[in-house]
Amino acid sequence: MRVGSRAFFAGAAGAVVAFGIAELVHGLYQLVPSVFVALAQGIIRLTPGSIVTQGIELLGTADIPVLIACLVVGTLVVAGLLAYLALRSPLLALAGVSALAVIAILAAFSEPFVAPIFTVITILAALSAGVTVSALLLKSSGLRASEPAQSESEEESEEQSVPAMAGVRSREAHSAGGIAVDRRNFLLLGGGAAAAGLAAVGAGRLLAGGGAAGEASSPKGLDLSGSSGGSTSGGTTGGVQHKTLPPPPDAASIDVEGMPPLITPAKDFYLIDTALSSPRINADQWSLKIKGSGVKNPLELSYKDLQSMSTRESDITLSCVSNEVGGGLVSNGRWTGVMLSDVLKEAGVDPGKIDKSSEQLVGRSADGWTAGFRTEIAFDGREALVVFGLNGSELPVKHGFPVRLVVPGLYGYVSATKWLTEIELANWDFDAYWIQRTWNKEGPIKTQSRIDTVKGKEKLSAGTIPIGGVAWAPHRGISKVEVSTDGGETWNEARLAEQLDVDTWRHYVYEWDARPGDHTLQVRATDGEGDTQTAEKSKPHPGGATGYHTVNVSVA
Ligand SMILES: Nc1nc2c(c(=O)[nH]1)N[C@H]1C(S)=C(S)[C@@H](COP(=O)(O)O)O[C@H]1N2
Ligand SMILES: [Mo]
Repeated sequence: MRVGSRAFFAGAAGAVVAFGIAELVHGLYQLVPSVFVALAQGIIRLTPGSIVTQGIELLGTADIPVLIACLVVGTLVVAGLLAYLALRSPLLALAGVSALAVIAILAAFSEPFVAPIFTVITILAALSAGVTVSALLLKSSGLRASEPAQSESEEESEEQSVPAMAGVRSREAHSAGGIAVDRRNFLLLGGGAAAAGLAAVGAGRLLAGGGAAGEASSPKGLDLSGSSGGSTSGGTTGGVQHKTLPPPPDAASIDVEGMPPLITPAKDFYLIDTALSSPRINADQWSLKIKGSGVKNPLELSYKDLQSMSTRESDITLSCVSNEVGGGLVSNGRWTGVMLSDVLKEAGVDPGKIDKSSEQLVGRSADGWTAGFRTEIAFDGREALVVFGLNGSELPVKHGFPVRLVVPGLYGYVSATKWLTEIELANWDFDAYWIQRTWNKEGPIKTQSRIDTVKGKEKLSAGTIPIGGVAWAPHRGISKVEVSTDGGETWNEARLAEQLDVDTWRHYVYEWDARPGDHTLQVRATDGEGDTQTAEKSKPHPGGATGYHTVNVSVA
């Protein structure tokens, strides 16, 4: 094994040990952030918006695993190079490690909910352990270069590869302090250290619930009986009501193989955010601040305060602006929450007095993410909600526990702040997270439709084939869906299920009498205002994809 690779391996093993310790502490004590997640998060934050945007367009939701992979490889390489550097200049290498410590601490402190002293101690201890392991490995292979006897010229000569390596090798052989071990033992020692580090990383991740184990804990059911008022469905004791919805009528669903359920189960609800690991918030410690221009009575509501206001259930379809035509980044939830307008009125906001200075409602999350939309939307009658429940249970952690916003008719990136901690009324000049990254300032959901019951390239047999799926234009509703089986030359009106709500998607089906041959299926929807979705194709960036969902099939 060459000297260079031994040193490199020693450094990388040390890095794994350091990460292992840091992740393990994070798993045991959440207020010490995962340095790893913090670093990745920091990279996302510091990357210019256009690149982040491109990353999302190019890689879709794979951008996060790709980022993590790059970070792992990058860190191992840096650690390996530092160990190699240590052979020549231990001082410089130490300076490098100190720089890593500073970067790690800065990254950790930009995470929400940090216990500062414990975090600094953890990072320093993890790095010291990593350095110690690397140094021991270097020493065990007789490579430690800190022998004072070494002359300048000798050190310089190492830079020319072949003869220099011979020089190092001779030192290796005659090493005084080193417990020179052979290649096999070196690999055993280093591999052992790396394996221990990896095990610690795994244990930490599991404890922190960042892995699959985190999803196993299902959200608790909602119980509003403890909150004042306590009545359901129309009771008005103390002016507080908790309105719930009856189960959706059967007529609102069309039961055909492949049709998505009318209300998306929480576990299948699409997931998009910039958080590498969801903020874990203790609902008892959480609060929501309402502040800013035109807020006469700035508030700080606790979870209990919020649930003791009048609550309601609403069926609302949420969609992501980066959904491709025919894509899956759209779901329909039954949300429980408080009308955003009620919360604003409680904070002394007068809907008649919204002016330039309070034109934009900005939601801010525990992890610093922001989204903003026109304040008037909160008062225009739609059921814009401060949400704490999904499908009758608490919000799942990944979907914003304990509280998020959901606004019918707006894409998530301008409205649906998860892990909500602050609502601020501001002027229109403030640009929220994705606006800074070149997406449109206003994000109304475009009318769209999708074929769900027939998949592309499917071999079908002639006869009656139901072509069905969902169409959505939240807050405008769907008035018509048409299906074409000849690539858009002729259109057939589909049968519509009952509209559950103007804010939700609508099931449709067209019973197609399929003849043998190749066919191009398409679907298009018309919203409640009579506008049909455009055939013109556009990418998701910057305002949402357009065009008709198209599926090619061959019938035998
Ligand atoms: N805090 C926070 N909230 C967020 C986001 C985010 O990155 N961070 N992403 C938004 C986007 S782009 C969408 S489409 C929706 C997705 O919500 P879901 O993951 O519950 O489906 O959340 C929105 N809320
Ligand atoms: Mo989104």
